[in-house]
Amino acid sequence: MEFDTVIHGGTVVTASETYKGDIGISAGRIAAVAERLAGGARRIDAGGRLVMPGGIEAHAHVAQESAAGIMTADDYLSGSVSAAFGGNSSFIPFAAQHRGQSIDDVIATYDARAAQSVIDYSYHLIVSDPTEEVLSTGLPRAFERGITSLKVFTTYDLLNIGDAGMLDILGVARDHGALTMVHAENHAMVAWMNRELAARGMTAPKYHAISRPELAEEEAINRAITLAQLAGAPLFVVHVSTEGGAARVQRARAEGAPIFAETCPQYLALTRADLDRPGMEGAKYICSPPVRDTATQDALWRHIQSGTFDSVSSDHAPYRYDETGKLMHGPGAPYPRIANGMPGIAARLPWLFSEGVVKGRLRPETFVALTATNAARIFGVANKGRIAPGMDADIAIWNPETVRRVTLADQHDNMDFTPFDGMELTGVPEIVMTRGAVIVEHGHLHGTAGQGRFIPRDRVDLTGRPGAPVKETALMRAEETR
Ligand code: DUC
Ligand code: ZN
Ligand code: ZN
Repeated sequence: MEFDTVIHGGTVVTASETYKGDIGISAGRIAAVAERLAGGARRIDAGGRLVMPGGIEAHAHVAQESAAGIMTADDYLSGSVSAAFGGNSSFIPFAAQHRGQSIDDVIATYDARAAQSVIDYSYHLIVSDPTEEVLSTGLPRAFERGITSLKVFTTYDLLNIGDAGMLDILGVARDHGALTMVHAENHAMVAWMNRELAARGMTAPKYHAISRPELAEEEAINRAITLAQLAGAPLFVVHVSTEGGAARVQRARAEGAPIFAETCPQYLALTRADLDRPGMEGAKYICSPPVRDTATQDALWRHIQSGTFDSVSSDHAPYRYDETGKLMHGPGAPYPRIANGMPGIAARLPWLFSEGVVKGRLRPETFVALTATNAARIFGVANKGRIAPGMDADIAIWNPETVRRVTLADQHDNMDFTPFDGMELTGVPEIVMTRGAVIVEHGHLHGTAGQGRFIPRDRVDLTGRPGAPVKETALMRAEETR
């Protein structure tokens, strides 16, 4: 068989094993994996390198206006370029509905924005206005198009859909085989803390950390999981930042419920001390839920190691440290008026590889599972996230020994800071491919705008974790079918 490309001499790492082998690529797909492969119009020497599935970034905000109207600094070109330099071959940013907007309109808006992507992409919807039309027509049509996941919020004035709205959405998603994601923080608890802090004049960035207590996340994760169990629906809990929240996820999974979850590097790398940097510097570290403390970091690592989390995502939410982003409401804005979120799409994989694999906290196979394979399975990306014949040739070739310090320039995004600045990391994705095309090679971009394609995704597959109906809904259904 003749191949377009052969990657030879490398160590292939999948979610289940590590072995020496060659990979033959034809027409954008992996055509063969074998001990030794001859031929190839192009032969890439991967000696001393790890050959892994390209990352799938399943949580990023790109070309997205916040509910308050602040546009992210990255569009689909800079966002996808940054993702690629960070070892990703595809991503799934959010397509956000603003109140009053139809789902068709949301998707048309993001289709136009995503047309410049260098890597393959899909979207998770954000639903803030679950009207009858949205529930009965808009969402089913989106699911039909292969946009099979959506995120809801339990907090923020303009996003919080309340328990009733969440149950409605969970029910529709369940009926259509879609997956509901949740940002879980108790809205009233946060609002109350904001008022208590304001009354004391405590409005500097460092107070953001205590304005969103661990209890607020724990309560909302518990509630979201409970609502999902009543609705008989699967749920994906995003950006878990607390030990208590992770423990609630762990318990639900031990009970067999189809509950999935992620955490993010910032909750493992940063603490509330970062929010207390001099002047307004702390604004750079404002994200929600907030970064916590070193005890929480240790607990989150244990949960990663014991299988509570399916993935580690960046939650890339790029707001610059200037008047277009963080400081839109002035150089001394109180913390509730500072844009929520930090960049990290290029740093996610190098940070996790270095702190996880290199430091012995993670097996390389677990790294692959957490950064590509699990996201593909959970979010219905059929042809990506694995190295096997027939899969898209979405591959990242890593030098596991290169040591470098994180710089802003290395992020290749539109930001003016990186929260990971100066950290010393070991391991670099040297070559990144999307469907067999080399898009990044030794620090140079070869990918072009518009090269990425929309990924129509499958419905959620609950094989192996079907869950069980709660007593009362089981009785209701039994009565109904009698
Ligand atoms: N939630 C996110 O997922 N990202 C940025 C801000 C937020 O509240
Ligand atoms: Zn969120
Ligand atoms: Zn996010």
